[in-house]
Amino acid sequence: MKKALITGITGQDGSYLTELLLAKEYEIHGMVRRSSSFNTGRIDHLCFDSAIKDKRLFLHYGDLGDASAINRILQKVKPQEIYHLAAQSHVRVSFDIPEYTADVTGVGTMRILDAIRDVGLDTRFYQASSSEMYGLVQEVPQTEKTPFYPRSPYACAKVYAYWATVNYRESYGLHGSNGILFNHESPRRGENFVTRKITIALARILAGKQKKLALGNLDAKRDWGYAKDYVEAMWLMLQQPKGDDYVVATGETHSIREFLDEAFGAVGRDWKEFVTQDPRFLRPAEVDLLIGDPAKARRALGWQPRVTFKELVQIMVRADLQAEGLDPDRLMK
Ligand code: NAP
Ligand code: F7E
Repeated sequence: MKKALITGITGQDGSYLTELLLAKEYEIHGMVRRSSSFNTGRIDHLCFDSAIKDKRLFLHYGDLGDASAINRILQKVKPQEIYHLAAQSHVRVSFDIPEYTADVTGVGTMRILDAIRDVGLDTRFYQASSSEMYGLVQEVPQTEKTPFYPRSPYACAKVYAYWATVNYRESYGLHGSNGILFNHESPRRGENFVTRKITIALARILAGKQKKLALGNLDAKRDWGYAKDYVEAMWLMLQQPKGDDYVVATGETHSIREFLDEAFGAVGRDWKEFVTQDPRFLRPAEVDLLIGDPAKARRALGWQPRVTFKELVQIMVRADLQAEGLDPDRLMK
């Protein structure tokens, strides 16, 4: 049985990756940070399954700011694969807490890489790199060779972590891979990212609990895929003979307006009646356009996205309607 360690196991991607690896018969160890309220909501269905928890799924307290705890976990678990997904992952928030973001999202990766070296682990390492690194894009579409131009403290921290991974690969022969993932969403997406904010608000509006939805820049364009598809690419990267860097994207881009069209259109509503613009949600520097070229991932990993943009919006709308106790089959066209 293969053993994997997942940092960020309680996040959107961590939860889907855990399901994927459990289905592949892995033993999974997850690093979880201490919180005053429960933060395991996305994996509770696995934690409450007695056939899984404490048999094939084990949780360990740790924090990316705490090198000694990270060292201890690696020493104890000795995983064959490490999926490093934990981060302060919100771009807008990173402008408010830049130093914390640099420490957790940037130096946190270095703490894990160096712990691998200290413990002398022969492990494979996945770094959750991001399309945000392309920022003010230097090329359209973006590939593995497109230069980075980060536009936020978050993106600067991810560029540091990207190069730290490349550096440990080149310096110490680490099997380390950067997945340069473009935006990926799901019903488990954090509630303050724009797609989920929209689908939750739509459901609440239909339930009569909310009247308006305040958003920021509606013109930005993103290459949005489905998180469940994207965690498969992470696993595939660590099954290759050598570490490498891969763009994971759909190759399509859509604006926030188009997402609103699809979401509200799915229930026959016009978003313009509900959406207001609020400068609080604007960023000091914006990333206007992202669109990835996933040709290398397709060629080398045999990976390709299954869920289309339209299907993704439908999946998210359906899930949030259900969460509000509404009947999607009656409401969706
Ligand atoms: P997410 O839902 O925000 O999850 C982040 C995870 O990191 C959570 O488990 C969180 O724990 C944990 N975490 C945060 N700070 C920590 C700390 N100081 N110590 C230990 N754990 C900490 O993010 P996601 O969407 O799943 O994304 C996974 C990774 O991919 C992140 O690194 C993100 O930056 C990157 N990424 C995401 C996308 C995307 O579109 N989703 C695209 C490219 C790259 P809590 O649950 O306790 O908060
Ligand atoms: O913003 C605009 C906002 O916060 C998308 C993270 O997973 O993907 C994510 O970062 C766009 C931006 O995601 C609101 O200005 C408008 O242009 O959903 P988002 P993000 O910043 O692209 C990358 C790949 C990551 O790596 C990150 O970890 O939507 N926008 N109005 C808004 N965004 C938010 N959050 N809230 C609004 O009200």
